[in-house]
Amino acid sequence: MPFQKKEFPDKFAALSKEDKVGLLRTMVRIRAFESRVEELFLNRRIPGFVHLYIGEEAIASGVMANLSKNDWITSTHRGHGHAIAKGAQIHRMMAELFGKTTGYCKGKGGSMHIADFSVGMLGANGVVGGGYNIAVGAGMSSMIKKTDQVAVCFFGDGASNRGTFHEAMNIASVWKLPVIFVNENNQWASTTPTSFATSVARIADRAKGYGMEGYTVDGNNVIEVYNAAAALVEAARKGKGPALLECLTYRIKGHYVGDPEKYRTKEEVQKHFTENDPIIRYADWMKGKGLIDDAALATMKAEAEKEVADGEKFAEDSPLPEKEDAYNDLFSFSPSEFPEVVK
Ligand SMILES: Cc1ncc(C[n+]2csc(CCOP(=O)(O)OP(=O)(O)O)c2C)c(N)n1
Repeated sequence: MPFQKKEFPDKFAALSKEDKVGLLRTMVRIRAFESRVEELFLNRRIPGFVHLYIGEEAIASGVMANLSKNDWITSTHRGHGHAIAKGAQIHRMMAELFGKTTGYCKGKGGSMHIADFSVGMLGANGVVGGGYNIAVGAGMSSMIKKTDQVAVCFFGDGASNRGTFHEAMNIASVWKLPVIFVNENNQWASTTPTSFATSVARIADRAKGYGMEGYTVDGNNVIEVYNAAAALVEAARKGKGPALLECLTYRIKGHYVGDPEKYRTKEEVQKHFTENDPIIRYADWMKGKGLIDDAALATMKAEAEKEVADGEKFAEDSPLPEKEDAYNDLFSFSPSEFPEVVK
């Protein structure tokens, strides 16, 4: 689907070589994590459900490179990439997926509840469209406390049809909150193609209805994502209010690991995989500019795989929760204080 391109200032050009390499490293680390998680899940080593971010790495990497630890993000059910790019620790994420006490939720949450407040990652979310109002709340706190913190809310194309999207967009605009709504339009919402259930061809167009700027970028081009996010985050930080950024991408893997994918053809998937892999595209671009070579890329991949393998070992070696702990940490108060609530 063609879209009107806006040329954002080329802030990427001013990045150091190290930072340019850093964008690639983040994508490679996410891919390494996700690829191993897929294998582990298929080998029944991980309980529950996992939704992979493979093929969408440029969005998390390009957006997060514009944020500091003090900024916030809210994530989705497909949240591993967001967490890694925001600075969450891979070994604690892996432990959470394994259901171990050393995980981010002491093993009781799993993939869709990973959060790390210490780096501003306010949480993945099993509820589609559950992140909007949390991001708006974070933006409100920035406004009330007069800090320059920005909140970024990631959400899918399917999630843009939730009522919470419209409520959040409206109030963020009315109060000029520093919230960037980043849509990851991967063309599928579970088994439903975007066009089947979405009233507009471009989700960015929905911004108009709320008096907000809305833009569409190629979400598999990390440079485009970086430059768009740089402009919108900077504007929000200066008090210019929220914006909507639609990043066009494609969900390479099934909706969840194990999805039989009867709703689309193998050819459709293969085409995106071979022609539009964000890591290959950026790595090739960097090679062309002499910023990286094959040996450095191989080393980067090996380091990422080692980090993931170490995380897996940490998870394996960690204990499972005790059954006595089942009711602990479920509420912000201790259940023993209110026995009538938790019988
Ligand atoms: C409120 C709610 N409704 C339905 C679901 C079931 N569900 C989980 S993921 C999903 C599709 C979400 O699609 P999209 O927002 O496009 O994100 P994607 O999976 O493509 O990343 C649905 C319907 C849910 N988890 N929460």
